[in-house]
Amino acid sequence: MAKTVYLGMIADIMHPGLINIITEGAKYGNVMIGLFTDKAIATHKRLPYLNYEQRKNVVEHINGVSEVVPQDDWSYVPNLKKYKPDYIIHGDDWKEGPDKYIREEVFALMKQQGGEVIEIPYTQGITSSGLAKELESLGTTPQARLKSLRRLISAKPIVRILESHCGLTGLIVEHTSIEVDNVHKEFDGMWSSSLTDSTSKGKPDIEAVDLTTRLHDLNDTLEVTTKPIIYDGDTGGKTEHFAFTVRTLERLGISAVIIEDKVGLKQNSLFGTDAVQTQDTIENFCHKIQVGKASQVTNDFMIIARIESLIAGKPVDDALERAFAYVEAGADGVMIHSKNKDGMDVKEFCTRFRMKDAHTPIVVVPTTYNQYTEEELATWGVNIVIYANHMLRSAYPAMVHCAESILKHSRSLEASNEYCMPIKEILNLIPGTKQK
Ligand code: SPV
Ligand code: MG
Repeated sequence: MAKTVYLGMIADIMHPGLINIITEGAKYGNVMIGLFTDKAIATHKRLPYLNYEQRKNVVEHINGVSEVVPQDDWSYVPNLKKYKPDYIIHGDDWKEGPDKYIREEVFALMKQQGGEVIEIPYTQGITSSGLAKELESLGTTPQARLKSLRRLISAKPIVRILESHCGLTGLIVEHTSIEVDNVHKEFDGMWSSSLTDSTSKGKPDIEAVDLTTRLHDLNDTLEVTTKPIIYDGDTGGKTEHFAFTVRTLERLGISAVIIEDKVGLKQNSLFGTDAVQTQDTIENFCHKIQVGKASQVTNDFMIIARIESLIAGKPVDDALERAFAYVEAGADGVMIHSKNKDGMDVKEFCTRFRMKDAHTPIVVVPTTYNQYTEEELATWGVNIVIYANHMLRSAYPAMVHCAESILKHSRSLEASNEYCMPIKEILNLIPGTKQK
């Protein structure tokens, strides 16, 4: 009987190195490709450009491939146990770096199952990650960016979003990453916040900065990033106007708009009941959602209904009644907001919402109840966490300290040493600053 050779791959970008490994594998038997799913990839890397079905379609047509099966975990162990291949083949590049432990567990399991690990020299000069970097420099399209939020929601336990209000903060969200316990961590996308968009213009967060102005500035972020963007649509304005807003956002490749069920002069939610917070009727707000949903062109754009009951001092019951009505009206997700510090009202909302609705995405903005980790919020049933204002809130005090230091010392020496990045760093921060 023919032997089975297992080969795990993402296969977003095909290149000669991968063809080489398939050809080598085929010398030992029938090559079974363990094709990584979005879920397997999402906790370790950026989602691939192509979705699973598209990648499968490419891989199953490659000479030497006998079968394609999904690999739903970053670790090979579950699939090796399931398919018990005679061989597993892998490039020898996993001997070093974060995937070392993956290699160790593969060796141990294959030995136990009586199989063999074949390592072949990785094709020099070509790696998928190298090509992915090239691809990144090509950017994205509005369509691909728009779709990516829904993909992330279904692939990740929780989607991590950070506020951005300019091109520079966009670059921070796009590129900041760290390794923790062999796991690569980065932000999944950006929040275009009405609070920080207004504040960075020196204006109050009362819908005084209009859509056209906000989108003009958001274009700076769109130009230098590829990750999905969630737009803070405030109240959505007049229902008739909201229909146009949806189309405009969709055309730009924004993935979702969140609108809140308030009426009258909008006040920032974090004032809570210190400001007059008037909620819309359920009926009116449902109508606004329906009009928005009817005006979108793709199936991918999301309209998320933000419930302000807890901000307005009403009970969780009121928030739940509204949430179910908004979902019924077509909302693609709900955002529950609160300014309580213990987060218990949000937790109760999420838990009770999930008892009746297992799937509709829940969004939270834990600005005041920031003691909970993403892992904890995920256990409540939360799908998206938004860090809604942290880029601006961290930059402002740093700038004020710098300004005060210049005043105090009548020169910039102390400020430069204490509060400023070196000139060399700022010059090299943005590629292309120096002409070659
Ligand atoms: C924003 O960031 O503008 C928000 C969230 O709407 S909050 O400021 O908490 O209301
Ligand atoms: Mg806002």
